[in-house]
Amino acid sequence: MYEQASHSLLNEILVDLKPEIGNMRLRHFYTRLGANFYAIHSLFHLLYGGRPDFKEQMVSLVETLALRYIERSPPLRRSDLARGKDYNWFLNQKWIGMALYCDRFADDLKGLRTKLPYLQDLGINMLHIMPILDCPPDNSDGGYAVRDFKRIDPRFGTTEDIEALAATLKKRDMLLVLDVVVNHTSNEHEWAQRARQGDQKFQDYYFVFDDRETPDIYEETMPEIFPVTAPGNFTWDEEMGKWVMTVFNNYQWDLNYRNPAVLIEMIDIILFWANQGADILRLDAVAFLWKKMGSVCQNEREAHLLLQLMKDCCQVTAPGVLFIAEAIVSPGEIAKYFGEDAINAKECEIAYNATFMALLWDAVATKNARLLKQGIKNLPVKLERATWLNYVRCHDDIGLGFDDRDVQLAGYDPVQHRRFLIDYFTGRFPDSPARGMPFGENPKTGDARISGSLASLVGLESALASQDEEAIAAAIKTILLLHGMILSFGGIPLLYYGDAVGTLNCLEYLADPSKAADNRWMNRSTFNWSKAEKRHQTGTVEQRIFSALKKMIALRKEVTAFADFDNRQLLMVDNPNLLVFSRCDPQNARNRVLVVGNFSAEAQTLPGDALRQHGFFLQESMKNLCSGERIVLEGDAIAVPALSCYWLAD
Ligand code: OTU
Repeated sequence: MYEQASHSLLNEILVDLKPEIGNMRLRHFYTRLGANFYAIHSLFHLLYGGRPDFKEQMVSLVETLALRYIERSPPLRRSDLARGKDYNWFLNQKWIGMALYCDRFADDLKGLRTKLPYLQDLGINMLHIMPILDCPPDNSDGGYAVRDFKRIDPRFGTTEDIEALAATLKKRDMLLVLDVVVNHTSNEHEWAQRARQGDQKFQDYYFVFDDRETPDIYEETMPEIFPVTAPGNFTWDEEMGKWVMTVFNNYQWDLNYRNPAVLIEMIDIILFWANQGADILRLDAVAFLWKKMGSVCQNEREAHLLLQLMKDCCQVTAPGVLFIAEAIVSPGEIAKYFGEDAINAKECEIAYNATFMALLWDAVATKNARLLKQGIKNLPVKLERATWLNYVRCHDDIGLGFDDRDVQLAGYDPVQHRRFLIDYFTGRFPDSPARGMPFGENPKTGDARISGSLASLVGLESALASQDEEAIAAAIKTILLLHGMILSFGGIPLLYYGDAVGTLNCLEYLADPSKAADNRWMNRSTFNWSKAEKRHQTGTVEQRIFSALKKMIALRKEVTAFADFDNRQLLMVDNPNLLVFSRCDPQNARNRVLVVGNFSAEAQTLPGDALRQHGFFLQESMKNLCSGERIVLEGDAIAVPALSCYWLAD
């Protein structure tokens, strides 16, 4: 949009640019800056317009964008242009992600290069390397307490190694995803150190208070994120003699985005990693970016404005780079991180589908799809050119973040039902095969979350211990069923590194005092390569999981109806044990797939009647893409075996 105030300011800024910027030929940069400047200026003005140094800050932002553009390598610039033409590239069904720890999966970044064949064997082509930046070793929060945003932890390698890895991945047609921890820094970050030494400039980067008065007001409305290991939201810093806001661990200082310098620093960091070759950046804890007294300090409007600014700025310098929103918040709030009222994503193109993840776990525990269906029905509509990251497990705990109204509509009492789920997954519930642990149990609110590996949570650990073949088979089926769901739902599936070979809980973390209190580490084990080798040995647990997953992944890539063009229809069939939805290729409506998941431990029937009502005319038989076999109708119904997933095509 052309708007006079913005564009006369833009002209002034351009005339005054430093010669090293002004003299460069930056045609594409200027086109994009012109296109986005109205938005950038308006948003920046909304947040910081009242400051006397507003114009200086604006100039500093534009210079940051220009300098990072100048530095952007020719291949990356070419990739930006190519993605601009093929702008729906990330909605394609060919992408399959995996999140892993560089050091736990391979020793370091160089080692990781040698492990790419394993990933490609499975069909992975999007690699999320968990945070690799310099952190204090004993206070790292698994890489989310960053001491230096531009320095890779030397144990993992160097920036040259990551550039080399990015180049290798590109050759293999694989995407690289890296984290940017936008909400906080380690208390050992240089900014925090300078703040501690009394430097006002850097105290203004954080929320720093002389006494408890303001912190106490904040505490009235702020929930606790880690109530067991880091209760409260403020920490007394002895050296500084002040209180500082620490929403997560007490060594993670929250950045104060009321200060534009903080935003500009963070945009610079985002662009720095874009320039190292990251295709996608995972923005950590985005819901927390703006703090407001009297509020829960999550999902504030300004947090969205900040993300819009980050996106608008990234589009100017590195438009091919996408953002993932890590906002593990209520179903109604998550979709807002794509941006509202738009076609293209205005904030993040991709968001963790934490709702679907939690709903899938509900179906595992209840062995039915009642809440799962209800929750999917009410899943907020997302933007057209945005997509979900669908996952079963990740490095964190599982939060039971579904909507209480949906829980009620599914026929449960929300408090009791959540209690049941915690009991089920922690093995306290009679006969539960799950072997998880409660995480962040808060006696004040009764809340709790769940830690544990996929395999242990679905009962593989207990089944192996009792050598119960039937239970082992059920656990394997559940693992495949859950993956069958995330592979077909619509969005990018994100696998977690041990899950394809059935990795169990790992209790090594208990021996490390810096980790022992945080049981999320039970699902962050060192990848066992000899266990992974067993995937080649017929009949092993590893082979049964790996080979079936590999097959499903390969299939997904072929099924154009699985691309994400808002082409999913939920079929509300009567049978409460079944989740049924159709996916349809928007280019060719006849090309469609019916996805059926049976969460019950018994075989179920899907009546043809229910499907005809939804316009599905059952043939005498349908092809189950997962197995290649034809499923013949029995009477007028499809029989769906216990704990299994069908992808049915005509
Ligand atoms: C994220 O987590 C990371 O994934 C965690 O590993 C970090 O500890 C945390 O940020 C702090 O950097 O902020 O928006 O239930 O789901 O902490 C969600 C806890 C987050 C996580 C939550 C999450």
